[in-house]
Amino acid sequence: MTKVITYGTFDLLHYGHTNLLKRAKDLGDYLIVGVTAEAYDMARGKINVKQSLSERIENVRETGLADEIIVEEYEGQKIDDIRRYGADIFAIGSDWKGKFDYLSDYCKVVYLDRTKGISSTELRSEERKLSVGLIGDASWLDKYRMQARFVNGMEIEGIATPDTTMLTPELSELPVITSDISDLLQKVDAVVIASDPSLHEKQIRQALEAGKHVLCESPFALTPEAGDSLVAYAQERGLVLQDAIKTAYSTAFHRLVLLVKGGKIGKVVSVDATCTSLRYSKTDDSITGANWGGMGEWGPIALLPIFQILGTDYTSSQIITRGEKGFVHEGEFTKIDFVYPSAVASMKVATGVKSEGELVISGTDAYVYVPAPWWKTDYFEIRYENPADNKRYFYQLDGEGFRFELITFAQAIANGASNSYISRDISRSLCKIMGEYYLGTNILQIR
Ligand code: C2G
Repeated sequence: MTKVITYGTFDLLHYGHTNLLKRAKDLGDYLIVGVTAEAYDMARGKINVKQSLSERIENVRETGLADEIIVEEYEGQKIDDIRRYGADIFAIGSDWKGKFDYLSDYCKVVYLDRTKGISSTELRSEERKLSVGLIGDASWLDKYRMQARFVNGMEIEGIATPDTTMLTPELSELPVITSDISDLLQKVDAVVIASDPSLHEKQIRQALEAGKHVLCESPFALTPEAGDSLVAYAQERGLVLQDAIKTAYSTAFHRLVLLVKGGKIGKVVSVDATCTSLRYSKTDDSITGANWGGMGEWGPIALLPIFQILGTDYTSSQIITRGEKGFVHEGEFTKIDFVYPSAVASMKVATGVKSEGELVISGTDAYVYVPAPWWKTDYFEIRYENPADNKRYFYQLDGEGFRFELITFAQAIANGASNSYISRDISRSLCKIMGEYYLGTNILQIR
């Protein structure tokens, strides 16, 4: 019996794919089809895949051409599969010509002519374009602009920022540049907001009132009630309102949370997260606006692992802050301690003090260590008493999380349903803690 193996994403299955499968099948008696897993597609830069793995598997199954369907999850798996399944022939479309010659050490490699005039990319790009406007601080927003290029159908139309003379060269080439948000709102379908947290509520409301979808750096507002009211308003109007914390959209961070919640390190006893920068150093007086302080810049990121792992039902919290908000020259620094019924947590953030930017989650069996900068997580370790038991995890992260955040936003708009990676209760608690800090209702100030 001749076994043939082939691989693909098979997104929005079309006759180019079925043609390929048919001819691959004709090369032998038994056809194995490897369908790529989401994480593997992300890692190899295919980030606009429309259908889920299970939908794509189902489509391949329905062709009736595959005798066996497997999932392709990692680089180098093809060699393992060829050996494991005893494949005699590896077949793939001619767009890959030469790329898989190395497999000829293991089996025969056949490149089949690609069907002309059809591709998943074309099918995807027939969708409507999504025109997006940027609101807030140009230096943050430039990261979104950069990553938006990788999101199918998304076009950055313009920016509304207080000082239009402080733009990067790329931002200054956008069609719309204004300091008036309403100018921008007229020209776009959706907005990304990255501004001082005290401005979020007003800016979100203005965008929603204009009928625009919103992706906003957390928190939405400075009280949970104000956040709720924005969410309810967005729902009423059928608009997407999504929290933006890039770390929440990183595959590695997501896996880390799942492993910890699944009991991998035993019972969690402590979560400790630190994020600091000296971006606005003592000598840098050129930066006038756009200084949100340590809490504005880092607060929601540092709170994320605490709330995602321990939940939001803490019994007490204490915010201790040094220096005045935004006055980084004095060594502006904030520490928050949380007490839970059977665990504790702490976070430290600063823009004028430097510390090790690591995340440590302590458990009764082991601990998780995420090295600095943990908020751009692509790697973490589970460490045991005996170092020989330690486990290392790596997941490719492209675009620091911003890219996947934008993809999720675009998908939520297209599907008319929110699929934020940040749950409602966490979003509310972020409003609560950030509000307590900004409104000064529950802080201990040290000099
Ligand atoms: N194909 C084709 N004609 C088209 C489009 C696709 O023959 N018009 C073939 C491709 O060459 C490939 C298969 O259909 O052999 C699946 O295509 P994709 O879903 O685009 O998957 P691809 O990214 O090529 O994945 O590591 C290799 C990958 O697993 C192959």
